[in-house]
Order: sequence, then structure tokens, then C-alpha cells
Amino acid sequence: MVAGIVYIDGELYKPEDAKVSVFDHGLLYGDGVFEGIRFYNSRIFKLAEHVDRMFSSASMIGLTIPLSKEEFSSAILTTTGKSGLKDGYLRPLVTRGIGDLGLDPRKSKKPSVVIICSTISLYGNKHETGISAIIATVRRTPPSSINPNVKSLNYLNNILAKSEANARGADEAIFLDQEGFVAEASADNIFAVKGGVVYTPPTTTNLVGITRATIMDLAKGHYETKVERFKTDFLLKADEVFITGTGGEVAPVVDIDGHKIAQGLPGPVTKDLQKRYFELVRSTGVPIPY
Ligand code: PXG
Repeated sequence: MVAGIVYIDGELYKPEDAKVSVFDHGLLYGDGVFEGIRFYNSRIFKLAEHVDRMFSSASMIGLTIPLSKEEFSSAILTTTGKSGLKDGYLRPLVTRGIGDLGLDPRKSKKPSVVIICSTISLYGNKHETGISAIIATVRRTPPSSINPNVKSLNYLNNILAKSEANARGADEAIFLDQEGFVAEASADNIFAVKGGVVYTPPTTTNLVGITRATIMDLAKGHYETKVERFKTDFLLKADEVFITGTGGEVAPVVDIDGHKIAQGLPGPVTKDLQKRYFELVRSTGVPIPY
């Protein structure tokens, strides 16, 4: 049984009783937006940033969230408090709501708000040993199709990339953009370290990750950082590569397409940033009211 609790449009449910309509356009068309948030030590990490991004995603697809940012944050906090969990994962989502069997969003009059509060485990002990990745053949959805900063309920492109990784026995998939520049991983941003400089691509072709921004902050004053486009060869020749995301946290990438990065071991810059990231998430955030 899944641990946690689920909020749906103002009511709380046990995970096994949490259900939405088959006519919801979130299910029918992936028409909606979501966030992935973690809480550690009874505090929600970067709550305001996640709520802001959720509202920004919604606004970019013309979806009106039926709560204010304050109401949304407070619903997240109350739901988490009711779960009794001290550490876990939150998945707030807003769907277009119930409509008819046509994709016209005007037919859906009432968006639905869901907040899943549960737990998540990704990569296991590979945070210490490092993960393997492949360069996916499927490319990141171009900004001309959908702004990459919309965290929409439609993740098929990412799932196809992840399936390629699965098929090739790798932990993660790295997306290139339409021009062949490295964009991001299937659910994480990407960084490369070369000659002590920390590089990450601009967010024109990838999500403005909250973990990415946190790592840039942590790097400040310790390492030179550069937001720059680079291609696969740069990644393969890098001293270190790591990916960042709320779910995946900070994970060293030690193998790409069968090529070892450095000696196939997590590097010192990655380990330093990872250590400081884990310290930060465990000591900051909005306290959960139990
Ligand atoms: N890029 C994409 C495409 C993402 O979906 C990130 C980067 C990292 O963003 P944050 O703000 O989390 O640092 C994401 C993260 C999960 C999960 O459960 C996470 C995401 C999407 C789907 C699943 O780990 N988003």
C-alpha cells in the first residue's frame, strides 16, 4: 500500500481512495501542470519557488488555478501535516478538469487541484557511486512546440527517452535539443565540470530547475560557473558530470553511452556540491504544521 495522503479539490483521501474522473482532460490529453516537491526533516524545501513555477506553468497554457498562491501553499502544508510524514515527496497538480470528448479546453469549466503527499526513492545508493546515462535518440521537445518551462502533465517525450535508457541498461537518458546541444536529462537538469568551471546549458531548451538554481547558488564563491551551450563531446571529455532534480537530488553521472567520465567515479566538485545540497535541504524550508 502507498504511504501518505491525497488532497483533491479541498477534500483529503487515503491514497487507495483518491480518484479522478475518466473525463478529466488531465487524463484524456495530459492537459494540466504539475510540480514535484520534497520535504526533509519536517520542512518543505523551496515551497514558494515550486508554487510560483506551478502558477507560471499554468499561465503559459491558459489554465486558471482556482486557488491563490497563498491558498495553494497552505493546502500543501496542511495536506503534508495530515500525512504525519517527516520526509517525503509532494506532487501537486492542476488539471483542466472534466470536459467532453473533444480537446477544446473551453468545455472544461472547473480545473481540478490534486496534491499527492507520499514518498519517493530514486537511484538508491547510486548517489554515492554514480549513475550511468545514455544520449537519447529522441530529442527534447523544441521551444517552438511547447515552452520547456511548462511543467505539463504530458511527459511522453521524456518517458520515451527514459525507455531508451531502460532498454540500454542505463539509469538515465540525456536529451539533446533540435540543434544537437545537450539540453537536460529526462527529469533532471545537467551540469558538466571542466578545469574547475561548472557548466550548465541555458534554460531555453530545458526546465528552469529549482535544484539547478540551488546548485548555482551553492557554487557561487566556490567555483566559476558558466551558463553555456555544449555538445556531447564536451560532456564525454568533462572532468565530472552530474544531474540535478527534486526527485534525483544531485546525482553523479559516471558513464555516458559506455564511456567512463573521468575514472568512472564521482568527482570532487560534484561530491562537494552534493554534500552542501544535502546539508541545505535538511536545514531549511517551510515548517510543516502537524
Ligand atoms: N527537467 C525536467 C524535464 C524535469 O521534469 C527537472 C528538470 C528538475 O527540476 P527541479 O525543479 O525538480 O530541480 C525536472 C523535474 C520526479 C520527477 O519524480 C521530477 C520531475 C518530473 C517528473 C518526475 O523525480 N521534474
